[in-house]
Amino acid sequence: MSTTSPTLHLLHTCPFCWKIRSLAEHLGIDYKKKQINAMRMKKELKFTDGWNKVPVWTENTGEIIVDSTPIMIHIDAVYNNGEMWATHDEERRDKWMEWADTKLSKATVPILYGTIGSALKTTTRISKLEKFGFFSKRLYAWAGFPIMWGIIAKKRVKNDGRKPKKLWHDLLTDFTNEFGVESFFGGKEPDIVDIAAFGYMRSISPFPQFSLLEDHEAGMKWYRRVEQTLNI
Ligand SMILES: N[C@@H](CCC(=O)N[C@@H](CS)C(=O)NCC(=O)O)C(=O)O
Repeated sequence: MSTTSPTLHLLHTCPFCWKIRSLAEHLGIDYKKKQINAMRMKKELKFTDGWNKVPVWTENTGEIIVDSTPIMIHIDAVYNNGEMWATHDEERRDKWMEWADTKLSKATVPILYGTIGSALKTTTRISKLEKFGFFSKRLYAWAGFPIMWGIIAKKRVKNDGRKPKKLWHDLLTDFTNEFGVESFFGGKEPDIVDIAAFGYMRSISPFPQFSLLEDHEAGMKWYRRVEQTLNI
């Protein structure tokens, strides 16, 4: 890999980071992945001047871009002449990009942590995938899952009223209905909305709960079509 490639600071299990990874892989960009330690985020992301969240994209010029959707727009502009963000219907694009960033992003926590069984599976998997120190790994495995399950996920599942699987299936139905007979939201080729939605769904793929999404036929067919466009 060239020393001048851009760098993505990420957490392996962060849904927002999967949006960026998916776009970079779709465009075939040569970039460096820097997995950070989840227990030392503030320290490792000090260079972001208080943003302290992942993903962070650093250009080979030293320019730092934060926040996943602005990062995607930036990458498309710099490496792809803005072709994936360009559209004849900006209102539709903006509406569905926001839909992905609000609805799909919020659906990731319930499916991963919505029941005590799934929360335990997720936490065990995360402690294997993420970079932790020896003690923080154990601390996370024991303390992380009751916090996620007890506070965040339970509240979200209750507020929504649907089981996490049903929520995902409804969202995939809404999304795939929007483009009907076309292969992608973007038409014959995926656009940024496809890649953003795909990235959120892909963030579930390292976990056993992904099987709950696999029986949504139209959603899975679309997912596999996008996956085939990646250079991995
Ligand atoms: N709007 C941001 C959200 C990023 C975000 O919340 N990332 C999480 C990891 S999944 C994070 O870094 N959280 C640390 C914090 O909020 O302190 C984006 O789309 O990039």
